[in-house]
Amino acid sequence: MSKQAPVIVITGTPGTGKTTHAQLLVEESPVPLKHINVGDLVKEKELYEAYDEDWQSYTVDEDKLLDELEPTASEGGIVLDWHTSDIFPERWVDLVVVLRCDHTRLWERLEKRGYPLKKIQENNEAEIMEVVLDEARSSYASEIVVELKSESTEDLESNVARIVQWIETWRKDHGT
Ligand code: DAT
Repeated sequence: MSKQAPVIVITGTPGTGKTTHAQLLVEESPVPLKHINVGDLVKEKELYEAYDEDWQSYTVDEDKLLDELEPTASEGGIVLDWHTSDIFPERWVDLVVVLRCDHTRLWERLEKRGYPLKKIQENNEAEIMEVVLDEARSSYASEIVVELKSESTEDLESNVARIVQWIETWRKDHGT
């Protein structure tokens, strides 16, 4: 059976606004979409190999994660919210949104979140170096990768409106 709704990846450095965007998108989407916060799923279903105390993060078991996601991904109608995108097979994915944020603003968001200094520094540097964007660009066709600024509420609203527009086009192209 062909997909009734697309698979959208929302990626970006932690703190750029993935979850905020995914939540609003689910509310405003013209087709039913389910928000999957991949980090939460990893914890919930124990899809990790180890926990790194130093970095306060999990080493994900990628095979287990892909097995867990495969049935929902082939059905479509999901928003995958994660800070990395290269693990998802190209055949799953219809659109990759990469959120970007000015690094001083990002620093403040991560400080508010209570991240340890080392983790704030690492993420801040990754944002400056465009690590997540490079990864998305090298993993997917350039036509499906969109870089969007996420610094204000206006950005959030216009980004979501743009994705909703994209979904409308996807529907027409797929006759759903
Ligand atoms: P992520 O899921 O990428 O880690 P988040 O959605 O949890 O990020 O957002 C982190 C914080 O930043 C949260 O307090 C909401 C705020 N934020 C994110 N995007 C924003 C935007 N475009 N405008 C204003 N605040 C934003």
